[in-house]
Amino acid sequence: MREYRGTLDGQPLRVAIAVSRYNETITRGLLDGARAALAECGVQPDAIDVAHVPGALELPVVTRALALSGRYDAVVALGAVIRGETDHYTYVCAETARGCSQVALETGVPVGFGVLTCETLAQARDRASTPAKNKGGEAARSAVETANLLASLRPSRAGAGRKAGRQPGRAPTRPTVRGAAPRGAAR
Ligand code: INI
Repeated sequence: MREYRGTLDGQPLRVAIAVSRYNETITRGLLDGARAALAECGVQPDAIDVAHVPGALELPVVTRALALSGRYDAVVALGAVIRGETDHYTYVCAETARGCSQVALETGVPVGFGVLTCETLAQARDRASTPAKNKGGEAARSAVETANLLASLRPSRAGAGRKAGRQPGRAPTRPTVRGAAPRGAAR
């Protein structure tokens, strides 16, 4: 059995962040959290680009453009949807989440989902300003981990192993791709 895990090594990665201006006092905190998390993962400052969108509903289309550009290993989507008086909240939440998931599935580029869906502004503040709970940071770390996991699962890995004379089904002695090594492999 092989077991794969993505590491949090962001050193070789390029990451795009799409961030919503709606509820900007909150999304600024998410952006700070995402940037701090990417820096902790070792992503180089000049390997991080930021695209500003009007509201959460614009995140999927812009996230898709970033993913399809071929310039990024991962994208992070940041926004804050806070329940108002109308049903609008429900549609914005559902479509944003569905759209961002669809982008990841369609493009194969992981999308870290850092869109808050809260009942109150106080809840949103808590999740955007407290470092330990910052959803922007959580989304950024998830994007790095998933990008590395996907890199370790690429078919070229199996081909490279076979070319090197490795028996199919046996773990390589050294990881050939950045990111996760099969459990038990030498590092
Ligand atoms: N956009 C948000 O990012 N958060 C919200 O809470 C929100 N609410 O409540 O309406 C919101 N609406 C705007 C929406 O995302 C689009 O920008 C707009 O509908 C134009 O397409």
